[in-house]
Amino acid sequence: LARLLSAVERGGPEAHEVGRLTYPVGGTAYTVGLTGAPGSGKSTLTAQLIAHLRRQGDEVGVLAVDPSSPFSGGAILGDRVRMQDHALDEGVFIRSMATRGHLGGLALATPEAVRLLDAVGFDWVLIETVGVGQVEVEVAGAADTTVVVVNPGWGDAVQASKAGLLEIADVFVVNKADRPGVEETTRDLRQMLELSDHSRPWLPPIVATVALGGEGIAEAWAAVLAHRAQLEDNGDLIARRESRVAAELVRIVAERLESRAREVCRGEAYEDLRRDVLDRQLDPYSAADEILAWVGSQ
Ligand SMILES: Nc1nc2c(ncn2[C@@H]2O[C@H](COP(=O)(O)OP(=O)(O)O)[C@@H](O)[C@H]2O)c(=O)[nH]1
Ligand SMILES: [Mg+2]
Repeated sequence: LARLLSAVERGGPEAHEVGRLTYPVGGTAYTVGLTGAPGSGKSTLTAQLIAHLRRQGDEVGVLAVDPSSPFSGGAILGDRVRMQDHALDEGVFIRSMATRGHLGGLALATPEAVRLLDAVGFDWVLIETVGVGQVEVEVAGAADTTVVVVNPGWGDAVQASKAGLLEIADVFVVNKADRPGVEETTRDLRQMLELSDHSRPWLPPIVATVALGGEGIAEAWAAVLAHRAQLEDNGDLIARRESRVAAELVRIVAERLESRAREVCRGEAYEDLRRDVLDRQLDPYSAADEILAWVGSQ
């Protein structure tokens, strides 16, 4: 499994072969994304959720997608230390996804890695991501249920909102509830949710946890299960998964066309064209016409 995941990370023909084999046999695992600012307690919470699920006898795969890891070795080490309780458990598989300096690549590699864990039979796939930046938020939102982790304290809810996390949240966890400000943060979140979108079929519940001490874990998981039940009952789970795959297909086609175009013109003409667009010498649509013409001419 570790080797196959490495192949998926590398991309290319081997990854495509893995994808070809896993795609038809998947679809049974339920994916839960955990996102939020660095240090909010996502890894600690993930470790607690693993323990919770293992007590029920469920098997769980975990992907830790943390683009900040290459810059702070401590983050990776921290995750390992916290999650090592489960290192010898056959019912748990934990993997840190590498970005190889190409953040956009994560958007393609992550769903493929999820399908691999799904295909080998995990009941649950947990995906820990850092919710900062557009691609990260996109990756974080690509789960059946997305849990947004915030901390008590002035402005944390506002930060989450600015980062675009309000839109993708199905469940809010106010972690570090051993600190003051839980009520204020909960109230801020509720207010922002009420202001944001009245057409939501699901109002995200807000659960307080102390991940470090294991408090509120059962409640947080119950909120995930409630969201899942709602998605399954109204048909939204199928709709969500379909629109995710449709978006993935578009991304794959775009990525392939782009890399094909770069191949055909060996990078230079492509860069010139890009420069022209950046300098406002050429509009993006005309540039795209030229690029697609290169691909078509081969
Ligand atoms: N006080 C307190 N600290 C916590 C809690 N949960 C996690 N932490 C600490 O917060 C720090 C960051 O946690 P971590 O799980 O690595 O956060 P991540 O970056 O979001 O994955 C660590 O030092 C944890 O021990 C909590 O509920 N209360
Ligand atoms: Mg972490």
